[in-house]
Amino acid sequence: MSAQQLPPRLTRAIAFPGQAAPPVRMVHLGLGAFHRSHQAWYTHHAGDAAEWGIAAFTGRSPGAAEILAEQDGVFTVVERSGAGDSFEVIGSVVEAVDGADVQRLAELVAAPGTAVVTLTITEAAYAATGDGTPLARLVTALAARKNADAGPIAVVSCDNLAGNGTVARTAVETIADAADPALGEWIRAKVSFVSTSVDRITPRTTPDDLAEVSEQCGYRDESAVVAEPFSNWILSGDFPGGRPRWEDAGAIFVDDIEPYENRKLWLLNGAHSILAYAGLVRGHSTVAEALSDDVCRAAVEAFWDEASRHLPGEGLDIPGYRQALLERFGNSRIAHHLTQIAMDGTTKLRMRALPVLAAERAQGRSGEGAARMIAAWLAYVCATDGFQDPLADDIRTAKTHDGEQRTAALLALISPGLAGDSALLSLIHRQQEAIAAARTHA
Ligand code: CS2
Repeated sequence: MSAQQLPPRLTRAIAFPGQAAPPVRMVHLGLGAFHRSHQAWYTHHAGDAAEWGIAAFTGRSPGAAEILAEQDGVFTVVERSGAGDSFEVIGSVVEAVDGADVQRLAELVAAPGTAVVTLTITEAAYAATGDGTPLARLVTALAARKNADAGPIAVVSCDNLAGNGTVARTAVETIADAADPALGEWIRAKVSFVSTSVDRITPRTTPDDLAEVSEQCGYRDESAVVAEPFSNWILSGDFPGGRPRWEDAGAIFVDDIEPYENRKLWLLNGAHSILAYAGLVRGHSTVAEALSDDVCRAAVEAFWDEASRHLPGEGLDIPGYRQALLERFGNSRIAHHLTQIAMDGTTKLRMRALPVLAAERAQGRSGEGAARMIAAWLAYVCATDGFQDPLADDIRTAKTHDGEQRTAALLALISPGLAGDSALLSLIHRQQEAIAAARTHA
């Protein structure tokens, strides 16, 4: 195709002719594919969407802001089911900004009309320290809101952490207290921290996906995102400055979020981690491929049996949820790469494996299903140097040991208590050897 024949770039005027962009009333930190397929999608589908525009700041992908800004914030969600693709332009993002632009962040958070700040900053970012971290930037912006006397605001964590609102609160208050105790006080009085469980499988967009959008939609969209048809958002907490009517798009508001969080974090994310580490070691590249390997599938089911014992029997329909997960993971039209899930293992395993392991052992069982998730991670980091992790340097150091000593050093990075339990250490060591052996035969 020659340059003249290229379809036009997607813009707001093309997607929503004659419609004004909604005013900014939400700020998001962590503009990536998941924000676009999830919170932006829900906000676009709220009954009062015309009143709620999002200013989204980048995190790990700084280039994303410029690309989206060229399209006035609008982008396509490609909903990919087993049967085919459907396309929808989402208009809720009205400003896309480089995350390093703390001045703009402070201006927007200090504006009285801004009522909600959502976060997808990755699990690891809640423990990160230093000036340039997303939460340090948020604290700077909240200080501007305090100075402007712009009133209360809600901070809504959308990362896969248990009690993510509380984790966000503790981290934000700690940073604020250290900077200025009066700011800490103001945050305690005015900022509500909302906990949420978020769910929508969103693989990384590929050049082929972008080419498909151009062909099918008649415009070029460099910010298109691919997602499964399923989506879920459960929220718990107060919105003192108001919020979009996300319930119109299917979001659910509950008083007690813990059972929902655990169901999602253990059954979905836990299974993902098993498939990622065991699957990569066994030579697979996507979730669907790993699930079709009986060894990986059996490891997932064994972990699910353990986890299910610690989820309430009432109201959560665990058998139905498990069945739905098998179908979602089995959607081979979604190429969800295991390497994407494998990153930040030390942080993720604390959320996905440890609670189930502890609950099983407290009841006198070995917790071998949960232990195997950790063993698979060990086998993976020992088999490659290409892992990404906030503790990557410590992992490299731990890998200089051999045998059970190496296992102990790696386990200590997830939780010091793990390596101190000799029965557990030898169980995980043996499981890791079995997974690693399968690799040489795969
Ligand atoms: C995945 C999640 O990358 C990962 O660790 O387990 O991103 C998962 O795809 C989402 O939580 C699904 O909602």
